[in-house]
Amino acid sequence: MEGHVLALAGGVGGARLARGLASVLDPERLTVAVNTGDDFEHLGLPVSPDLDTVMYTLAGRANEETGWGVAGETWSFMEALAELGGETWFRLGDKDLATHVERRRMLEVGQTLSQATAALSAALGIRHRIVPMSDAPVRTVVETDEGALAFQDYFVRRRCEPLVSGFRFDGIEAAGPSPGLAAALADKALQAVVICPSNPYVSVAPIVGMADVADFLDARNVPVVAVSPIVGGRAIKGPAAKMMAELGAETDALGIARHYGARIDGMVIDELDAALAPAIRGLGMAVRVAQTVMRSESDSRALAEETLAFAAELGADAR
Ligand code: FO1
Repeated sequence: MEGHVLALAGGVGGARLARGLASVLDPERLTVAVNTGDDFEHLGLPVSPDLDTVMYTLAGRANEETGWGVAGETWSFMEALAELGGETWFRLGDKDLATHVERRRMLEVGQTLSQATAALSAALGIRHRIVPMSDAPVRTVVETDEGALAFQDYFVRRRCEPLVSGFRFDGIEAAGPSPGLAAALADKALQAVVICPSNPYVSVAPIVGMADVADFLDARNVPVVAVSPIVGGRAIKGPAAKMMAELGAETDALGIARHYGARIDGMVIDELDAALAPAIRGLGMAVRVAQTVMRSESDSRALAEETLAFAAELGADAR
């Protein structure tokens, strides 16, 4: 594989595979396009959780326990805010706070989210390209038995308890791909799209739901490979399996394969789910069985190599 690889990523799982891809691909060969549907304005600050998780992970500074924020974080700001009766349901660590304050400064002087992300990534010593899916606002709204909830209200404040019936991505019709994502899609040297093991309903859907990206996938001439975020019937992190159950989908890799359908050429599933391979192949897509749970840098690297080899095989077949 000598061409360019586009990775579509959301939170933790996406960030870990992005880290693996960054460890095997030179900076000019990888673009990581990140979900911004979880973004929101909080305490007057622009918070971009998935962009920050990917940035911190590629910078080797991510808090691996929580799956968000910075390792070795301190909480003086939160403690002081609590004393003043401020909102502390969404926890902003002191180091993480600096990211939001600096991002806000750049956006306030008219820089785009892409420009702010490039500056923050560079400051963190990241050489690979991390781009927001769009520079226009897209906001995921979760439709539940308690009404429509903004994503962070559902995910953090309500701890994913409400029953999910659907999703809305406010602003998606007007949102075009960011310059970095558009460039990757138009790159003649593009030779694979990797959908990282992120929640397909809320982390991947906003990215592939943008018209230009959906059109690209429908007319694609490069292999698109998705790594299942569900292993052994459970999401490694987050509410994907619970959402699938509430939406009536099978809560396993086959359910994920059905969800992506014709938009992907191949799926990487975990060894635990090898028995599902024939049924997934029956949907008309190729399957690669590998270790998809990433507990270390070497796990991330190995899965990245496996996924790229799989995409190369599919690319060769397609020619
Ligand atoms: N998730 C939580 O469950 N509780 C929090 O207090 C929390 C704070 C937080 C702050 C910054 C940030 O970038 C992410 C944060 N998250 C928190 C995770 C966030 O809700 C998720 O990372 C994504 O939105 C889902 O992938």
